[in-house]
Amino acid sequence: MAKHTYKFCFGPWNISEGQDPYGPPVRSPQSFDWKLKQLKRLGFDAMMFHDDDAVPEIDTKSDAQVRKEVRELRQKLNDAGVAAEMVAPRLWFDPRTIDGAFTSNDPQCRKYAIQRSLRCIDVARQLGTDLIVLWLAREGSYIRESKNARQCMDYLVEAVDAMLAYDKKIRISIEPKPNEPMDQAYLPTIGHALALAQLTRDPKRVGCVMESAHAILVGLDPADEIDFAMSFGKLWSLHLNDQNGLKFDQDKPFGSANLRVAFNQVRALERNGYGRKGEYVGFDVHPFRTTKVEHWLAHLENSRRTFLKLVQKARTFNEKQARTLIKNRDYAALDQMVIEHLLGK
Ligand code: XLS
Ligand code: MG
Repeated sequence: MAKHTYKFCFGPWNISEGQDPYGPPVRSPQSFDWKLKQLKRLGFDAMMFHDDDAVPEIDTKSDAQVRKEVRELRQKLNDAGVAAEMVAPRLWFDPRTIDGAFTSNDPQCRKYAIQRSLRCIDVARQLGTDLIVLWLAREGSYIRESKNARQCMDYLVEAVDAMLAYDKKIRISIEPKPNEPMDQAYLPTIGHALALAQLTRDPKRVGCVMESAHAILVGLDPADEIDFAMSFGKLWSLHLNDQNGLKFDQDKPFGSANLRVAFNQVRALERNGYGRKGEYVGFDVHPFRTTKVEHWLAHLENSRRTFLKLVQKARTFNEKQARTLIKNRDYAALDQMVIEHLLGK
């Protein structure tokens, strides 16, 4: 099969200002137009959006106003030759999502979360994408007894069903993460996301996004998560990055913490033909807080560069030799072969 080339994307939030729970921003925010220009200059193909990246303060605006702003944004993207990869409802900022969005104990708050998600679908369709990403940030608990997890599964299914019924074309990609901001999230892994998909009214339109850091945070190998999702044909988007063990969500540049884990993710993508149906490789990476303004885009540029170098590593890996070693159960030699391949000459 001919080798294919990958298409890349990131979101405006990936050019972030350096705030963390312990300190304020350390770089002044840049305009959306500047970010779009940089995306183009770095050779990326698409942008990811939250609904309020597309329409700031979307909750305060009328449908007509939202439509007008999205029309203008679409024009900007068209002029730049940049696609919108996906739109995700930001269900974790508004006071109504304090105790969860779809799984809030308050019915009015749950209603808000669904309405907001339906509006997000309108934004996505108008931007020319059928892909909705759901990072279920606050669907979980801090205090286990405060919520009924069984009931919450029904709420999640109800919300996804409402979205599927609202638009017959959209696909929903669930982005699992085990914790942060919650102590325990309800959909921590790709397996949970795909199992929930089976409970919805149209399982074939519910898939997932794999984020490397999130898989590592739950103690799994992101490459296995890729293979698992792709054996269901349901990996519709990717948030590649890196994470040094069980700490806060680090969103490091791809390959920064563990090159071998990154290599195995690329290998998994290659063997499954990721991207052949138009899927994008997204980098959900953040600059280190220490980053100077003049180095502000390095994490994006570097992640793509590392990815492409690892594609070459995957394509030049001596599969025949590896098969022989596997046949002989000489995994020590296989281990060393991988190390030396990654080290290069
Ligand atoms: C946070 C998530 C977030 C999503 C988009 O941990 O990775 O950035 O990708 O809502
Ligand atoms: Mg992400």
